[in-house]
Amino acid sequence: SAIGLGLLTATLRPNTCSSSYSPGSPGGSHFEYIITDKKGKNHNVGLIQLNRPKALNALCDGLITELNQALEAFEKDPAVGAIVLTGGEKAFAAGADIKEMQNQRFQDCYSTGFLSHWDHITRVKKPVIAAVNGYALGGGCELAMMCDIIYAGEKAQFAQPEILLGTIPGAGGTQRLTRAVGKSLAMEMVLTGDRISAQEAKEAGLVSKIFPVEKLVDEAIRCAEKIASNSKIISAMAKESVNAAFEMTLTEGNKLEKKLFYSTFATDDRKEGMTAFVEKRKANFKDQ
Ligand code: CO8
Repeated sequence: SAIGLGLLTATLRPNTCSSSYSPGSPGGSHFEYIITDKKGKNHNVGLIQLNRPKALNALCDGLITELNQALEAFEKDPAVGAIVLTGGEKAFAAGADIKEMQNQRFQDCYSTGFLSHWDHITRVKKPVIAAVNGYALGGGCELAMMCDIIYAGEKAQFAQPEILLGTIPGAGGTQRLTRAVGKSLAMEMVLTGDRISAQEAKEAGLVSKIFPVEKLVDEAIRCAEKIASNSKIISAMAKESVNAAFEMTLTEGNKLEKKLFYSTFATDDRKEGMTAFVEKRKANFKDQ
């Protein structure tokens, strides 16, 4: 498979990361730090595997740049209705690349907007499922939290260990984590750097389901296939509306939800969905 081949070539590569890479396209494996594929019955699921195993998928500049390119390509691909983002069995991602950050100065960070391309994934309209096996640390945990759904393998571990490096989370770790698990656990994780297990993450509401390690990606693809079988335009509206819950007051959020709900009535897919129910048949959505 493309994934197997990619892992093989990755093990032959030195553990370095620079922004010079050869970009590829989803479906092929021409990327240097990720592998992309299309899965599902109608190839309606875009799969992105972070593939820098020697550095435990540390999120260097080149990797994030490739990730963003792959996301954009899947976003534009009319066959794809949902995206799965995963890593390896040992690590989803062990954080930002510490070696890349080591000698950065404030002036460099501030004037270049260091790592500002990280949040591209939050602007993708198609639903993104993070399938987390192994370490999701620092930026790795933050990247997972930027996705719409997190599924975890039984041995997954989540942490915000930046405090141990003399810094703090910079890609939503103090914000999204707090909204997901509440203040006490978020504070504990951010102030101690301690890791939580998949089970603890599930109890706290950070992940929605846990699976055996080897089944995780298939289960995430199954969920993505289910999502992809619905109308893409309506899914995008549903995603926008849920995400508004993190940004707005309840009154404003409900207003936006109502507007988006009304907007679904401007689509052919809303008509088709309700007509199919009444006619006791499966809906045939056209993404219109
Ligand atoms: N950056 C760079 N290299 C890494 C990283 C990393 N985050 N994590 C692991 N590696 C490398 C190691 O240096 C090592 O490379 P080498 O073989 O060349 O020495 C290789 O990966 C394997 O790692 P280990 O030998 O350490 O493997 P172990 O199994 O002994 O340990 C751990 C695994 C526990 C995961 C350990 O590697 C570790 O603690 N890693 C660092 C985790 C961490 O602190 N992450 C947070 C980073 S800071 C961050 O993410 C801030 C995000 C801010 C984003 C802001 C956006 C705007």
